[in-house]
Amino acid sequence: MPIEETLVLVKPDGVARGLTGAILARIEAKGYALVDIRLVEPDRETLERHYAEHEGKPFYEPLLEFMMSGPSVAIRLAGNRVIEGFRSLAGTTDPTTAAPGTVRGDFGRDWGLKVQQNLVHGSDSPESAARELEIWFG
Ligand code: RTP
Ligand code: MG
Repeated sequence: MPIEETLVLVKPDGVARGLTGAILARIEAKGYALVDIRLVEPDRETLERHYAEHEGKPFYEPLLEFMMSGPSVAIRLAGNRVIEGFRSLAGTTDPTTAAPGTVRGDFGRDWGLKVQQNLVHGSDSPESAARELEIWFG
């Protein structure tokens, strides 16, 4: 089976808080390979494509605003079962209940805002990964 790839984003809160290095350290320690990495400042159209599945949800507009609030780091990551593995490293969506030991559990804060500023994104399936890698890396 070919090595799997996923899209990881260190979101604006992670970059602004200086946590990119700490997050990359966990990714590298786990043994995943950085195939490509870049600082990105996505426009609204890119984010509308990326978050198409969430259009119409209450957090959709705050999410787009948040994602345009500063630069993110986009990472093309490779490894055996990396899609599942990175989501395991990231922890569940809500930082308050994300397990300690995960990125969101250890570093994520609940700011009481309309959207979870939870530091990272990871593709949730092979189909999402292919779609999202095309959006962010072409
Ligand atoms: P991601 O896509 O970023 O890896 O996160 P996820 O699968 O754990 O979460 P998802 O349900 O796909 O939601 C995408 C992002 O929207 C924000 N969100 N905020 N009620 C809320 O405050 C809320 N729900 C979702 C988060 O930034 C989440 O990562
Ligand atoms: Mg998701």
